[in-house]
Amino acid sequence: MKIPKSHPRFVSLNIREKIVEAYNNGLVAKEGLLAHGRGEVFDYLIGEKTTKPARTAINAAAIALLTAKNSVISVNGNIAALCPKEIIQLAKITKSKIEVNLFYHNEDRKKKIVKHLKNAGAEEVLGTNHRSNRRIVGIDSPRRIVDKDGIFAADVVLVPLEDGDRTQALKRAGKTVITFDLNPLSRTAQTADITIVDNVIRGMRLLVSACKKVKTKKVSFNNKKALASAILEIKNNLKKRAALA
Ligand code: PTJ
Repeated sequence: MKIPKSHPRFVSLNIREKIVEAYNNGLVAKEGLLAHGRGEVFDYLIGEKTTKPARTAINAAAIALLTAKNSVISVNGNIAALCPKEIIQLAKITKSKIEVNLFYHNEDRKKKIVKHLKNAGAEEVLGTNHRSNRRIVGIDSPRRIVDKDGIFAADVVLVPLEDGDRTQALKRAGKTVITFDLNPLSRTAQTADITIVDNVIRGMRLLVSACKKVKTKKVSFNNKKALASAILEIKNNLKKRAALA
């Protein structure tokens, strides 16, 4: 559906259309539509804008990616649908590898995502070469299978819209985990080293520009404090709304 520009919820409805279109094109899992709906709720609660704590986390993430020895951007259906260009720009600036890794395993969808990323300008996309398969211990979902030259060997992994089990397993494997998650209470948000509580639509763009601007190589970032600030933002936003009601 073409959303009229005058609609008060134009931006949000347009993003929804993008996800639906990508579902129709076989990129996004059916469950990805539900995950997006959950994200919409939290985006509404943070005011559909990038908060100050999210900007701090974005800056920390930029430094972690730029100083990594071997960083990887893990791609699932939703992020591929929403941010193909930003994934490629980020990979180029930070010299990160791109690996497709799905929760709802489906070889056909994986191939479509790889093609989609290549059409958007990606040179190499890992995740489809079975001879390179390695297993991350402690995960039962298909996400345990990773590429030996990608996530398996990485020191820093960006895992947008992730599930909690894999975040925990990646941490146990000694990796620095960066995530985007609009829900500051999720297990992923609580377990990652750097959680960016922002919509990937806004946050990925800002992460790319932060990587271009970063001057320092050192960062002092406390994820627990950042999450507490994100939750406070929601509380204050709700208070403001309640005062207007
Ligand atoms: O493509 P696949 O098979 O790998 O599946 C991907 C999904 C996202 C379906 C899968 O990983 C999943 O089920 O994720 P969850 O457990 O529902 O977690 C998704 C998290 O991302 C939730 O906490 C949402 O609030 C959050 N989220 C959803 N949309 C966005 C988001 N965070 C940032 N930006 C969004 N646009």
